[in-house]
Amino acid sequence: MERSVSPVSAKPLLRALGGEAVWPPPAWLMRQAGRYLPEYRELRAKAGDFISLCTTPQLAAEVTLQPIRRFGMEGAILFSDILMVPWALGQPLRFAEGEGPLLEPLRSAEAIAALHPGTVVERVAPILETVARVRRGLAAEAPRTTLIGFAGGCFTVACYMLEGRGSKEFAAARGLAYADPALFGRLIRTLQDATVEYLVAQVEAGAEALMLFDSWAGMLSPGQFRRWVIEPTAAITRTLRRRCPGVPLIGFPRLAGPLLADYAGRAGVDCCAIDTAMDPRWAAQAVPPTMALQGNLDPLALVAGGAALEAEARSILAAMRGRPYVFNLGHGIVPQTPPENVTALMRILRSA
Ligand code: 1CP
Repeated sequence: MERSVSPVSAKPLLRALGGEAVWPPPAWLMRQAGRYLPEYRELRAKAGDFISLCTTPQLAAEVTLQPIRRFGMEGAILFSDILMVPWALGQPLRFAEGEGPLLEPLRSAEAIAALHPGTVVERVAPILETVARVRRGLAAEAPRTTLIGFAGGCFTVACYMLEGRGSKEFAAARGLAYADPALFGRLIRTLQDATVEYLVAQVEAGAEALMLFDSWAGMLSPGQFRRWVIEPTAAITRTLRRRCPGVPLIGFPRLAGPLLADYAGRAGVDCCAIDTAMDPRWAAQAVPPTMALQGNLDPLALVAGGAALEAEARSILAAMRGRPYVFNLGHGIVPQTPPENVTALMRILRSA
């Protein structure tokens, strides 16, 4: 009997996340929509502030599709931000020009208890509408491209909620985790529940794969990493498997180093994203050969372009050949990236 292959299962990114060694590998780039693209800067100027851009479905969908139109990546990541979950929980948020996000930091048990997990899905309605629009846009314009929904990892989001802004140390969060683990745990559990509801809603709206960005995971001691990164991620993946069976999840425990092996074994993700500092050959040994890896080109090699870019990309490809793998950067694209270098990278990948 002839087996029919549905168009969805034929998408290269979904096949790789499902454990197939697809070659040349599917690719997308973290922060692929953004300031390095003139069409983004133009639209961003029209939208006014960043939160308005994230909550205006027509504009956010357009921005999500811009890099796909220009470069044809196999993955399109929803244009939003990990801090939209604290915003949806009722914590005041703004994005100051040139400063990044500013939240009113949580300073007490009362402030943590006053967060509103029950209304998260209601508040993110415009973002869910963006998801639906992008999915329709991809069906019309780029049927081989997979729509990736996302959220921040609980630990990383808690860092911003307690500190109120970006930081090198995130001392408020890491300090509270030691000084009052019960209270820190309540915040993590609130985030866990809100994140599950948010991700399930993204899948219901049309997201085909999900990613959890735990950008600050690498700041933790091994014991704290297990407790505040692996355990909450495992709780989220257990619930997602039940509520969204078959939807693959990419985990990004940035700067995990050798703790990646533990994370791969216990967090329940389908794919581990690796950062620039990780040796891809080590990661390929540390993670089971059936589990997908994603990463990890240095965003600055993409800025440099030319022979340096080609050499870096080829050495990562050599380490990943023969296993399920998704090409990506090791961290977000930077604003000074020449768009033509992204074009050159896509050409290198397609000839891999
Ligand atoms: O003015 C602008 O254009 C704002 C810049 C910007 C953009 C384009 C911010 C502010 N967020 C985003 C979009 C974004 N953020 C996406 C979507 C699109 C894509 O990948 O194409 C995603 C997935 C994120 C995730 C995100 N936001 C992370 C995790 C990944 C990472 O880079 O580590 C983190 C830590 C944030 C917080 C954040 N939002 C924005 C900034 C400048 C920051 C970093 C703040 C800091 O710690 O200093």
